Amino acid sequence: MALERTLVLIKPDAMQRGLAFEILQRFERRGLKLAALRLVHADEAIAGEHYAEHVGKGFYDGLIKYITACPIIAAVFEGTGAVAACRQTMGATKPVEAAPGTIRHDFGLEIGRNLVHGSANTDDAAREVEIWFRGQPVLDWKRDTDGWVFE
Ligand code: DAT
Ligand code: MG
Repeated sequence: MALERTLVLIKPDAMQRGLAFEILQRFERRGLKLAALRLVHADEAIAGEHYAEHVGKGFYDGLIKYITACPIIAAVFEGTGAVAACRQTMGATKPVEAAPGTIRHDFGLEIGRNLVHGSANTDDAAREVEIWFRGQPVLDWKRDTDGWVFE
């Protein structure tokens, strides 16, 4: 399986509710390797770039207000099939449709307070890592346990 990188955001509701590290831990515990981590208070420019695909939709203004409300954590996780694995661990966009055991199910109720972002595909992942880690290092490091997680 291909080694991939994906962009994760710990959204403002998770930050405010003290769930940031509990959520990060779910990705870490799964075996995904942290390649970059950053605390950032997004402005409208970076939020708009990140959510460009949703411009013009009814929920767009609320989405930008939400994601820029307070500092959030941006992370890059690496692993085999990391993009789909992160999405699976997050659960469906609507928390009430997310499977039990997923982050959005276990901590959320509403679509506009769904705690976490994960890139939808590898093209989006590359685009989003560039947005959130522009000019900042994304590390390529050998973890001693890699061979026990990746075949
Ligand atoms: P995801 O975050 O699962 O990739 P998305 O890319 O379709 O979902 O939408 C980005 C975010 O926008 C999503 O996490 C919550 C919000 N959103 C999407 N659809 C919405 C809707 N119909 N009403 C309110 N918020 C919505
Ligand atoms: Mg999306």
